[in-house]
Amino acid sequence: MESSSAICEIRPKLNAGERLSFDDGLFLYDHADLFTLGELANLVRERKNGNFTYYNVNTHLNPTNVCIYRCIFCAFRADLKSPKGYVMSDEQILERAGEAERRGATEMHIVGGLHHQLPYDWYLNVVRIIHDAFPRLHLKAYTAVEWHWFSELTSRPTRDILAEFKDAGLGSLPGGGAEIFHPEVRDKICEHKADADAWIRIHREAHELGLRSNATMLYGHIENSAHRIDHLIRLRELQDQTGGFQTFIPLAFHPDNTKLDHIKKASVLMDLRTMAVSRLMLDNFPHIKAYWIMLGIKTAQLALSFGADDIDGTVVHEKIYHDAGSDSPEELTVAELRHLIEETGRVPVERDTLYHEVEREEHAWKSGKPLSLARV
Ligand code: V47
Ligand code: SF4
Repeated sequence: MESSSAICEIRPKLNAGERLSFDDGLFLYDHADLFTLGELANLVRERKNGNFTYYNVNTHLNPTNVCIYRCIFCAFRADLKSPKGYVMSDEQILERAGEAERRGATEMHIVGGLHHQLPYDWYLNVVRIIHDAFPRLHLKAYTAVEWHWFSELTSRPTRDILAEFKDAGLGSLPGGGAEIFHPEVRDKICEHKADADAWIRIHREAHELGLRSNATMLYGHIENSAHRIDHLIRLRELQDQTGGFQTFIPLAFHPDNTKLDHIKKASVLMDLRTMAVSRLMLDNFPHIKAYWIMLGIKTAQLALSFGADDIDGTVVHEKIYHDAGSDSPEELTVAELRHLIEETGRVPVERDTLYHEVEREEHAWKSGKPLSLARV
């Protein structure tokens, strides 16, 4: 598809705070030179978030990797009878949450597979037991694909299910499961799971219930730039209606151990281009995240000058990207996160999941001891 835009038309629009069109987005992806793209994205990034770069102290929990679906980009899932498959016990889950609390974490990021046999109550119980034992941990749990599955399991509307989980301690929704919305791609990479309309509807319902959420886009596989711009515009339209999204996270496809292992991982140039175009198209998203686990530390640092203002958190126990070949560490200490942000000339700010600034005892992260409880 040929674009009818040009940089001499796009720059004045951005200077005036005007919205970019589909054609503008396509031009930026396919023709703009990288440094101009970076300059423009940085302008918007600094207009929205100044020189700050946000991080949090978090941990990941994947309660099961057994999954009924077979998305062809996924190296994390396991078959029901596979030796790789696992289901965590309540004790293991609570041990992880206790470890997170002792490390001073403010957030648990919980996503997993859709197990062939586990009932709805098992997933609800994960949130309930953690929240009851550790009410200070914010639980950012389950993707729209999982909420859609819970609805299939129970024949209940997703809105009621979200409300029940909110009562049990759910704090917000992560952005996963979005992949690429366009059916030309979605039908090939994950045809059975929740479609684009379901993903959008579930996030709308969450926002209407007062739950904030994130959004993602999986790039660097079989999609093209028109599919990516279409994806970003669908997210922008929902955000216009609800204002419930906090952060957009572009996710680069990692091919190892997947059915698409013949595809080469996206280049650093593509990572930076995607970050910048996302920042420019999503004019109503407050934050863009350079997820260091997915990008690697060096590219994540560069991304802070290409539109990103958030770097995710300490993480710990990451499986989805490590199963698919990521060579990032699984954990960074707060001192390391702050250092990598400061090296880029930005000011690190610890945030909680809802972007409130977190205060710690002064320089607590330098001591190397576990962080004390946070004051938000
Ligand atoms: O939905 C799976 C992606 C997502 C691969 O909300 C892959 O703060 C690349 O959504 N290569 C889950 N990507 C992770 C996710 C996320 C991560 C960090 C922060 C937040 C947040 C959300 O991971 C899945 C899928 O799009 N994924 N396999 C792969 N081989
Ligand atoms: Fe299952 Fe999620 Fe992997 Fe798809 S991406 S196979 S739904 S775990």
